[in-house]
Amino acid sequence: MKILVLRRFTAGLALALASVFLLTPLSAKAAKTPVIDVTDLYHPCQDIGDNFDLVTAYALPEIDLRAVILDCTDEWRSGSRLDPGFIPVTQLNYLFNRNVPCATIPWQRMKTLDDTMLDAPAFQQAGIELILRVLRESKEPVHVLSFGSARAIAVAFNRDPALCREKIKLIYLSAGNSNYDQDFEHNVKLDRLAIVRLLRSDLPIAVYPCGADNADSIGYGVKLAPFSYCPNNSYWKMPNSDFINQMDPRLCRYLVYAFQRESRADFLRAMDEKKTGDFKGVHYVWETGVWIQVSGRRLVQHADGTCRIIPADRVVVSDRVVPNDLRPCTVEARDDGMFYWQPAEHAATKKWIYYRGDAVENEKALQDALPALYKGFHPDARMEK
Ligand SMILES: [Ca+2]
Repeated sequence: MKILVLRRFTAGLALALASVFLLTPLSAKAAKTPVIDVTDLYHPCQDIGDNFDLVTAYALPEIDLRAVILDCTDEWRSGSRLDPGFIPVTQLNYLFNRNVPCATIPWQRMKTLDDTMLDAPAFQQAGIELILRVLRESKEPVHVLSFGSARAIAVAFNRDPALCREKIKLIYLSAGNSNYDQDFEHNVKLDRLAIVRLLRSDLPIAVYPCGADNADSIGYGVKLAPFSYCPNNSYWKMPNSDFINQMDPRLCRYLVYAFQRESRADFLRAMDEKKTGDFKGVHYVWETGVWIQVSGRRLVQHADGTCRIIPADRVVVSDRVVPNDLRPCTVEARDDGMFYWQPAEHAATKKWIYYRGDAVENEKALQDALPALYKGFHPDARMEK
């Protein structure tokens, strides 16, 4: 009996020790950053950058993508005959062998700062409910990324402020211009009240202005702040995206479908076919700084001059880290959605401003580093024919 007990104990100990060794890498893997991605992704595409950007959410190994919230505004849906991007999300779920939930949000703008939008159609409630469910079910606080209007997050906050305060780690708000009040930026115009609601709240927010503090550069033939450069805005330009043809053929196929605005009904079977495309047009990007930050990576220039986006623990002494920081600030939001930030002495304000230093250097580094990052992305597993 004693021997049996001892044997059981020994076996148990061996199992426990084996578990320690087995579980170490598994638990290291489990320490991914939980993320809700709110994106104004449409199908067919409205801004191809949104289809392009969502690949990062699925492919970065540091990210635990808990939900994709399809931010949709009716003037775009009806005016340009677009729908919320259920198809591209489903294609990425298929390619990455995942089932990340997605849902859309109310398509009309908020009517008041404290609007809970419970009068919107039930179908359009699902995105708000999904945010709240992910927050409720998460053991740890969640990072919430906003690449379109801020409506989804503002309405979720209006419905359950205590839950948002407890479970939102940080909101990455990609919107507005950096203290430039000559023009309203696109994401602000999508829902001005939502921006005001969030920026006047006590939620932790990192502001990534899309537009610069000037409008010196030309995009789409017009001089606009969101196509201009300063140390605090996130915009950069890829002269052409031909590297997509060198990406994993499955991801290349997904991007060909999006760039060419394909409309075939068998949109998953389409992902099984090899196809390259012409990506030589200029590509505008505002999202990369956010992803580098939320994944804990660094943008570096190696000793040989090449630039890469790499995990922080792989930075070596000879690497030069290109700034991609968050600095404490205070933010004041005007009633019309225009906002102004000022540097703060300490982080107690719960608001941060993106800082990239020399914007030209930042752009040059990203023009080398982002293609390299994307060429390294591979769907983990998928059904083969
Ligand atoms: Ca967007």
